[in-house]
Amino acid sequence: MENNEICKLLGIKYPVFQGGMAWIADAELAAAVSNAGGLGIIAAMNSNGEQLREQITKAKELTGKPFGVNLMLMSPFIDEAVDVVCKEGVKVVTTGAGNPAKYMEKLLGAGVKVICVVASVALAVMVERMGASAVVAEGCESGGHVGDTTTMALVPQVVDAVNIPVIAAGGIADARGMAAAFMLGAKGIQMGTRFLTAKECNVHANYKEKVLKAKDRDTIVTGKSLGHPVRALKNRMTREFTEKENTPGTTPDELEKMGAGALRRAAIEGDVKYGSCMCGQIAGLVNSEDTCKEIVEGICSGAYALLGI
Ligand code: TUI
Repeated sequence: MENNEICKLLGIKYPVFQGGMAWIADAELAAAVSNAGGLGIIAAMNSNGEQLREQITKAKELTGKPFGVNLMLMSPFIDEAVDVVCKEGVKVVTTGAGNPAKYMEKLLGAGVKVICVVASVALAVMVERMGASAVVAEGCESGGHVGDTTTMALVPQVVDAVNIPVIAAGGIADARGMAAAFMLGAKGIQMGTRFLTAKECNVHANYKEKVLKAKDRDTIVTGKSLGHPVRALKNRMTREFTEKENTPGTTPDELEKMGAGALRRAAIEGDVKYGSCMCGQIAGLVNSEDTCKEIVEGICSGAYALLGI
């Protein structure tokens, strides 16, 4: 893997990214993944500028290896977050849930490598033109904010459309998934759900337990009518939300109110009945709590054996 484009681009040992999960991907999780040889990524979504700076400082203390920050473009703190990553000398950011055009010049000017999470070929082509170093092609098997094309269909189409390396995400949690992604032309993978149950992941124990118990059909996408569909584990919240969403006359405002703060309720407070447990469809394969080192090394060694590299 010394010749892997993503490893060379970022100075990492294994081409494995940990998804920048809002309210979950903190400095401790990111540093553990980076120390394991992958790319740990801090979520900026839930932090104002000062809180993000603290997380970046903590990650620098916990690892000497490269780590990244995920800029969730719908975040109310997005402008502050861009300023902080530029000032703190963060080497790489991923962007998601929107078009990063407005921020590209500033990030690139500060020497930050920008890797955009895309759910379509059109956005992949656009961000390549804007100077992105790579793209993460994320299929709708993923947890959280999703597009509508599957990983199997999206990855090869993005690979054929751009000249920058492609990292596959969505529905990948083991060596078979990584090997399959490479067969589709990806040069790396990003996983969220698999890292949710990592020993170093600080998500609430109730959330972890729900992911560990989940089976193949236990997630659902809600919020399509609002224009930001979200995949999460089925619970009372998703049931009531779906009922409301399907009731004629429900206003977007009512739905937004129901969704507000739901991820925090689940991830921090442990309310897995009335919070949003964002999670990917691959949860049924995630049955054990492992260290980030076990996850990254186990998946890579298995995938390389399958691929004969
Ligand atoms: O961003 C994600 N996943 C996320 S963000 C998130 S935080 C959240 N909290 C509460 C409610 C909703 C979200 C949880 N999960 N993944 C990256 C991703 N980006 N997936 C899909 C997209 C995407 C979709 C449409 C990117 C761009 C896009 O349109 C761009 C355009 O052209 O406007």
